[in-house]
Parts: sequence; C-alpha cells; structure tokens
Amino acid sequence: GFLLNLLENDDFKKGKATVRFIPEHPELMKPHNFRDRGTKMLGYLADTIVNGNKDVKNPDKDRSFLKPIVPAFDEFATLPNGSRDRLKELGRDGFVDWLKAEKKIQYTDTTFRDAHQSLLATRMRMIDMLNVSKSYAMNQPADLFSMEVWGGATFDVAMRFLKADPWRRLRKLRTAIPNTIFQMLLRGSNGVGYKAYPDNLIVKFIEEAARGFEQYDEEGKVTGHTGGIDLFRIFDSLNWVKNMEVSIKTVRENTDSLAEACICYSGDITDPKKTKFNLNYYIRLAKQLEDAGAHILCIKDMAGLLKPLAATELVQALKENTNLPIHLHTHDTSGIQSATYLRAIEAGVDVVDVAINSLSGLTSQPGYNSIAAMMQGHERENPVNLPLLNQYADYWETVRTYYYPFETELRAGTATIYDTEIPGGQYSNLRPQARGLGLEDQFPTIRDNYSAANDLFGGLIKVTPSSKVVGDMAMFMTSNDLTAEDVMRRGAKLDFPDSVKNLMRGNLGQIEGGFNADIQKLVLKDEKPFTDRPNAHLEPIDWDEAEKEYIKQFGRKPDTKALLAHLLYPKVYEDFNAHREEFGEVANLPTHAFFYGLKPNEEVLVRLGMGKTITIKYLNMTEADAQGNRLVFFSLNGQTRSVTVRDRT
Ligand code: 3PY
Ligand code: ZN
Repeated sequence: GFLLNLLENDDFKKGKATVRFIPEHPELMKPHNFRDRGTKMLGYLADTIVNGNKDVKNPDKDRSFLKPIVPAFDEFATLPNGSRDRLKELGRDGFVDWLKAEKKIQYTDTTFRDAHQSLLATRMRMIDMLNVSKSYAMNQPADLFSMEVWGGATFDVAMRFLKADPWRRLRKLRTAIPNTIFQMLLRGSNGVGYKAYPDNLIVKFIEEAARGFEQYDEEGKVTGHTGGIDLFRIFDSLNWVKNMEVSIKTVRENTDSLAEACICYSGDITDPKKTKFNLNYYIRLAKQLEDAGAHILCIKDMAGLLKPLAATELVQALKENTNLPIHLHTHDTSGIQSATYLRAIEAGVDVVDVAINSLSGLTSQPGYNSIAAMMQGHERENPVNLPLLNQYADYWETVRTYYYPFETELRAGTATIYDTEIPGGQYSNLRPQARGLGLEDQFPTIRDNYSAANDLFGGLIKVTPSSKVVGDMAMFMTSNDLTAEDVMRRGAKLDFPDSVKNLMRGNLGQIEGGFNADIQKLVLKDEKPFTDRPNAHLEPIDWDEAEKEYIKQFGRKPDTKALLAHLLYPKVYEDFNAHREEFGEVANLPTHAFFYGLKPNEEVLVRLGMGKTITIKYLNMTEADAQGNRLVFFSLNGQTRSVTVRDRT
C-alpha cells in the first residue's frame, strides 16, 4: 500500500505535498491505508450499533444531541502570545520571579483534566477538546496562567475506556495550543498509576512528557521537539516527601519545565479537635518541598476541606515561611469554595484553579466565569473577556450532554465532606462502585465507614491511591457488616482487601505519625512491613530487555512513549492495542457515534488524518441469522458497504 496511500491523500492530490511530506507522515508507509482505516471504522460503528459500547450502561435510545458551537476566530490571524511564551522568554527562574511579583490573580483552567475527571468519570474525549482548542488558543478570553490537560486518571481512562492513545492526545493538544502552559498531575512515584513504579520509569516518563514530540526538517531528519508538559504538579498520596523527590529532581535537572510540589490538605487547621494535620505540619511540609527543589508550591485541597478562614491562615503562613509562589487547587464539594478563593486571594495566593462554568462546581473546581466576575473591581482583578468566556461555557454545556451516562449523581453541595474527607474525583465514583457491589442503599453507611477506616489506619492523607485503599476498606466493612470494633476484635481471622495489605506493607510509603501498629499486625499477620521507600524494592527497568519483550508481544518496535504506556499499564495497554488493531483510531469518531453508534440514515464526518475525511452514513441492518450474525449496511463516501457483526445482545 504505500503508493495507494499516497495517491489517495488529499494534500498529495492537491499538489500540497512537498519533499517533507513523506518523512512527516511515516504512517503512509505502513500497511494501514485509508481504505483499511475506513473499513475498521465501519467495523467499530457496526459493532456499536448492534451490541452497544460496553462502557455505556442503559443508553437512552430516544436521546438526541445538539451540535456545540465553537466560538468564532480568525483562522489567519497570528497566534497571540500566552503564558508559555512568557516562560520561554523569562526562563524558569525569571518566570517564578515574575509570578511572585505579579499582583493580578492568575488562573489555571482545569476543564481538560480535573473538571471532567471529577464530574464525568474522566470520560471526556480528545475530539471534544480538540474541536475547541484552536479557537481557545487564538481568542484567549484571558491571560491564562496554565491549562491542566493531562495526567491524573486520564492516562489510564484514555486507554481503558476511550480506546485512545494518551500520548496522541497530548501531541494533538500541544499542536493546537502552543501558546499556553500545559500542566499535568503526576502522582510522584506512582506516576499516572495506582502503585509505586521503579524510579527509572518515572524519570523516563517525565523526560518524555516534557520533551513532547519530534519535529522534522525537509529531509526527514529530527530537528527538535514540540515540548509537551511545561509544568508538573507533583504530589504524594501520603504527603511523604521521599516519594516526590525523584520527580521534583527530574523535572528540575532533566527538563526545562516547572516543578510544582503539593501539600495535600486534609483535616481542618481551624478545628482544635483535628490536631494531626495542623498548621505547623503544613509549614514543615512546605519547607521540605522548597528544600527538595520545588519552583512552585501547591495547596492541593482534593476534597475541598479548606474553609475560607483556614485559607487566610494557611496562605499567610506559607507566604511567611517559604519563598515560593502559591497555587491553590480545590474541589467545590461543599459549595463554599468560592469564598475560600476570595480569602486566599486576599491573603496573597498567586494562582487559583478554576473550571469553565458548565463543567464546574460540586466535585469539580469553582467556576472560572463566575470567579472572574467575582473579581471584577477587586484590586487583584485579572481582566477576563467574560462574554467571550461565556461562549466557551456554552460550548462545553452542549458537549457535556454527550456524556450523560457518566454524570456524577451529586445534586447539591454537602457538608458531610468535612467528616469523610473524600476527594472530589473519588466522591463521584463511590456511588457507582457501591451500586456495582449491590450496596447502593447503604451509601450513608459506606460514608461513615470511610471515616472509620481512616481512623483505623491511623489517620491518612487521602488522595489517589491512598483514598482508594480507604474506599476499599469502607466497602469491605459495609459488605461484611463490620464496625471498626468488629475489625479490631476479629481482625486476626479476616482476609483484608489486597490494597489494604499493600498499604500496611508500606508499598505506598509511610505516614505522618506511623500506621496504627495494632491494625498493621491484624492485616499483615506474620509479614514484616517495609519502613523505607517503596521504590527501593523495585527492580529498575532494563530498557533493552523491555523493548525486546514489547517486540515479542506486539510484533513491532515501539517508540519510548508506547513502551512507557505498556510498562505503566501492561494489561490495559494490551487490550487497547488489540482494539486499535481491530478498529483503528476510534478517537477520531464524534463522541455520540463512539458511545451510542448511529441511528438509521444518520451521517457522520470522520477525519482519518492529514486532511482526509470520510462520510459515513448508517443505512440499516438485517435480522440475525441462525448463527446470530447481522449484516450492517453503510454508505461510505456514497458507496454502499456492509459489515458482518455477531449480535451478542
Ligand atoms: C488524581 O490523582 O487523579 C487526582 O485527581 C487526585 O486528586
Ligand atoms: Zn483535584
């Protein structure tokens, strides 16, 4: 196929291809030609029409969707400079100095990552981001500090549920938005996963994410890289600094990106009864992170526990005791976090995290549009073109409707969050998880058991993955009808969940004040826990060996990014790879078609890449034959095609 691929390419046909064309598009050299890709896409659609998307439970067959309106922009205008240009111009240290001196409050837009992780189970697909990205980069409704676009759960979910390559998402977004700082959430030594990985895997991951993607010259030689992540937000789920040191050092020494280190906020510094995570604890932690080399300090309030009065105290104290700019992250699960922002801003916080209004609030971040409106006339106002920003909220409001099966069920803010301390991303997940175990009617008990489990363990910082362990323990207690006293009394005979054993072994690290020794003994029985870094026990990756194994398993040589995806999530990557072999790049399908298939006579435009677009119209299907097979008919660019699908419904 090469000649065929090339001849079918629109740019080539239009005479737009240059000598650079072939090296820039190595995919043309591969046997996957466009005809193949079109066929695979039909295979996916046919299967989804007949059997549905496994990820969508109980689809609403009558639902129809509106088309989101992308705010208009001038295609031919030059791209305005943004925060990334400022970072390049000033360099890291200059940029940090600028940030500390800047009076205007800065905004991070979390719409592309935490907002949908916390409201829509991380299901937001690349195409819905990409469709609006160029418009957003060109129009710049505000001088944004950064966009959070990657990391957290997105790496896993892209492959596991969206059957999409997370690296490709980053590449496409980077190309569409070259002028704004991209930030990602990195779970320290847990990377973008749920367990500790070998140090050299974390190092390589950071280097690749920061470097971005190859750029070529006329001869097809690599001339440089696009750059990828400009700011790494690094945290540890137990606030254990040792688990963050490798990441911070790697960002500082091996990349030009910014290292932002987090103090994860738990408890309540204004509550005299909550003595463990008090103001002194956070000050001490912040100083350790400064010593470890952080450029920026983040207050990561993942459960939305930082009340307004506490914000004043904490921000002031951190300003007095460190020399770092401060970035505040919260979730509005209680409903009062805009008040916290105002207090934090008045106490001198440098940057706050916001989500576009239509994907904000509750377990997500406070709304960007409304916070910008709140700041009008304030001495720290950073001007925002609000009517324009509101057009983006309209865009996302329509897009959000495509994701209705994944909507969080929380309807109003809750003050129970101060007792349970459940992170925003987990809160919206807990109810579906309970339902899966047949425990939905016991949700209030699960919530109570969540705090009981936390106390049993000795009082943890709870954020991925430690929050998952507490959640697992809460489910375990609820399904076995155990109180905390029962656990202590009968623990020697109980087989605890694996994640709990792992925590008690020290596989996630150590906690402030140490684990409760009694429960540790009950969980581990005769096993001895580690007391040092979990990574210290992990074999480093042998890269040559890993590449050989990859080639053996997948029959091709990987680039470093593919190898990393495989090493981070072997099983998830294997399944994703098999799906891609069978159905191609389904990330290019419009979202309604991806999740719900098509209705008879419905037509979609699908981009196959490099300006090549096909029109697919679903016509109809036959009854299932004796073997249960159906023939599904489409029109592909006007030609009738049929696909055979086994009906598994
Ligand atoms: C994640 O680790 O994905 C988080 O969002 C933690 O808050
Ligand atoms: Zn968050």
